[in-house]
Amino acid sequence: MFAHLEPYAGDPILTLNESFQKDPREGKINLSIGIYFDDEGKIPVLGAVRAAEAEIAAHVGPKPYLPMEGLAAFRSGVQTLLFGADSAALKAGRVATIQTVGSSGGLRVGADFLARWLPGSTIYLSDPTWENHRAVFQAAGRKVETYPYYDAATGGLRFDAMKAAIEQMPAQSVVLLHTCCHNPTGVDLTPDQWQALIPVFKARNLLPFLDLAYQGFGDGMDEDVYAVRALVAADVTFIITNSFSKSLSVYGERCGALSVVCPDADQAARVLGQLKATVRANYSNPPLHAGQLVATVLNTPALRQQWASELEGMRARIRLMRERLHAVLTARLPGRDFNYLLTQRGMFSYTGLTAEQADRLREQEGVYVLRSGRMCVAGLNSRNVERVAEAMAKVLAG
Ligand code: KET
Repeated sequence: MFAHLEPYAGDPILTLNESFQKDPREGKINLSIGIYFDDEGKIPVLGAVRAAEAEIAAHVGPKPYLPMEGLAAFRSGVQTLLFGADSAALKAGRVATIQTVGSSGGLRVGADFLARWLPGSTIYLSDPTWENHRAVFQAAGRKVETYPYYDAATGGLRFDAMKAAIEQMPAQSVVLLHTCCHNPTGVDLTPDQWQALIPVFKARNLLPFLDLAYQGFGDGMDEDVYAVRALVAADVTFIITNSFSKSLSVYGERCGALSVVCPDADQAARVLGQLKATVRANYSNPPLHAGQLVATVLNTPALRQQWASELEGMRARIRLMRERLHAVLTARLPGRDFNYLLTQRGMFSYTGLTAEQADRLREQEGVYVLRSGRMCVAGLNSRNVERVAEAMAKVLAG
C-alpha cells in the first residue's frame, strides 16, 4: 500500500531542531528554531502564565468541546489586543475572529477558506519568508508566488521593487505580509512604507494576509500592530493570524487566532460562518486549555500588565544580546559590517552565512543556525554569546 512513498526530506527548522536534541556534544548551542530562551538557556514560564494556570487549576470544571470558533472570552480578548479597546471596527461588528491551533492553524484555516471562496487567487509571499508559509498554502492547493523583499547587498528592504511588484498583482491576489519582526530577515516596513502600500492594496483590490507571530518583540505590544490599525483605519478588507506561542512562551499549548476584517457586520457574520465550516471539516474545534489560558491573561488586568512587562524584559534581553554579538564580531573581524545585528528586529537575524558556512558552524563548532543563514538571537545568553561570536568569526574568516 505504501511501498511507493518517498522518504520525508525533513523540515528545515523542526528537523534541524531534532538533530540538535540528538547531538551528544556538551557545548552545543541552539540558534535554529524560533524559540525565546532566557539567560539560563531555558524556555521561560512567564509569571502571568503561571498565575493563569493556578487560577484555572483552582476551578477545574467539566471539559466540554469548545464551539467551532473557540472560546468567546479568548476571541474578544484577542480582538481587543489586536484592534484596540476603542476600535470602531469591533463596535461595528465587522471583525470575524476564531481561535486556532497556533498561528500555523490560522494560516491553514485561512488558506482552506481562500481555496473555497477566492479559488482563483494567487498567494504572494515575501522573498524570503518563513519556510512553512509556502508549504501551508500549497498544501491547501493554493498557487504561490513571491514578491521582492530583502536586499542582500544592503541588509535592508527592497521597498521600491516590493511596491512595484504589488502594483502588478492581479485583482483579488493575496499578499502575505509579516506584521512585525520579519522571519527570517528581521527587516520590517516603516509606518511610512505601510502607508504607501495601503492605497495600492485598495486600488488593485488586493487582500493583505498578515502574519503576527512576534507581537511585542519589535518595539512594543501596540507599536508592533501599527499595520493592523492602519489597515483598519483605511477600510481595507484583510486577514490576520496571530500567535501567542512566542509572546506568552506557550509553544506547545497551540494558542493562536485568525481574524478577518470585513466592510460590514453582515459580511463578517458570513465569513465567521464559513470559517466555522472550515474548522469543523478539519479539527472540529480548538483546544479548551489554550483558550482558557490566554483568555485569563488577556482579560485579567493585573496579568495583562504583568505579561506586558515580562515581554518588555524579553525584548530588552534580545537587544542586549544583539549588542554583545555585534561588539565581539566587530572586534574580531574589523573589516566587516555587522550593523545588521543592531538594525534587524525581533528574534531573528539574517547573517548572510551560506548553507555551507552554516554546516561548518554546526559540524565544527556545535552552533546551530538555519542553512538559510537565519540565526535565532533569542537563543543567545550571557554565557554562550562570546563563544558564538568566536565560532562565527572563525567560519567567516574561512
Ligand atoms: N508565522 C511565523 C512567521 C512564524 O515564524 C511561526 C513560527 C509561525 C507562524 C507559527 O507559529 P505557531 O506556533 O503555529 O503559532 N516559527 C518558528 C517555529 C516553526 O517553524 O514552527 C520558527 O520559524 O522557527
